[in-house]
Amino acid sequence: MTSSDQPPADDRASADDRDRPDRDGHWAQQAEARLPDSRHREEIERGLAYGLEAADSITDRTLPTFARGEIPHFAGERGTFMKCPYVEDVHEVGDAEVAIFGAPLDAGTTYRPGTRFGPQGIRRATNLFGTYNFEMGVDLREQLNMVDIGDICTIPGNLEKSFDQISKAMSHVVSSGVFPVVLGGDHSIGYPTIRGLAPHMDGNVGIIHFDRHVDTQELDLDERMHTTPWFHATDIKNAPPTNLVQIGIGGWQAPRAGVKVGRARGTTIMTVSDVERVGIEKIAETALELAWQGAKAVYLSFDIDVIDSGFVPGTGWPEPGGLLPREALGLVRLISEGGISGMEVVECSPPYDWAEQTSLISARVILDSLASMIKVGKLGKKASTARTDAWGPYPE
Ligand SMILES: [Mn+2]
Repeated sequence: MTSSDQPPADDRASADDRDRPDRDGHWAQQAEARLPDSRHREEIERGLAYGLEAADSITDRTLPTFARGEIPHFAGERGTFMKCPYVEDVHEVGDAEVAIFGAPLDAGTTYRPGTRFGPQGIRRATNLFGTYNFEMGVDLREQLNMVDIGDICTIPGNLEKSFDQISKAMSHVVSSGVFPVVLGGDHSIGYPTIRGLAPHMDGNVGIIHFDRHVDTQELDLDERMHTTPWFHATDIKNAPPTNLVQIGIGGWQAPRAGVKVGRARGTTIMTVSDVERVGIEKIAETALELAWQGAKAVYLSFDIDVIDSGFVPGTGWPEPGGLLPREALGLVRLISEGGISGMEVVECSPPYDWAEQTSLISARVILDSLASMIKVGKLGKKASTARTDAWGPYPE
């Protein structure tokens, strides 16, 4: 630090400018020029080194793909999911078996916003839970090499740039051989997550989608909003619409434009009354059969609003009459036992949440899914070879 870098002394009392109307303003304007910014520049460089350079569409090249510094202010809180280890340098993610990361975005919402705070709400809710689950006989700390790699640096005013960042982040995690768990974010992220994942699968990808809403129209309010992800995702060559299975659809918020697309493309829809009529075992079995037909991988996209809005007040498009939490969790467990290649939980909006109920259930969906896969031996096999604070099995 040179002497000119020293914080400015308060020299406002000089006789000359005592009478100036902008005395304080003038002093402060000059004072800023004398403040150093070297730590900030270091922070930016560290962000680019550890959080990857941004997607090509981002003009400001000081922004990373994964948020690693002060901005964006709605992202990057360091409290991790279940207090599992945090990975600052995302190049090291390949040492883990499962990576949790946030996609804090609500630019795609068409009613209530607030899902940009979803990742921090869900992470905070996990402070309540221990790593052991009684009914499933699973202990995540002992059995799963899981890490939290923080949040994607999204661009609040620009969906397409945010999508590019999300796809790049997803692609990085999946190509590192790691199971991705994405904390949304509104449901517009369903398109860029699949766009990032699908190219790394060696065949077709099936999608099992829990929601009260079809989300299959091409555009909404002239943009690719949270009502549109599956139109665009099923345009991806190896994510055919015939492998899209939607569970829980219904109510008064199903746009006819989306229903037309689903009918034309041959998607499968199962309603809440279907679940009630045939039971969760049969629904899960059918969903797995259809999603896996000719596919090499299945992705789980869980919109928390599929659960009756009385249980999930903190969401973007609350719709009464959805699944009960125990039905939803039961379905998630059965579907996860079939083996999935990644998952996202979306539409949790903490500003509208009461007593953290929506964040709690969002966290449970993830935990029950991971534990189910451990229980049947589909996760819990990869040991960390690099960390001293790792969770999960020890290296052989
Ligand atoms: Mn929905």
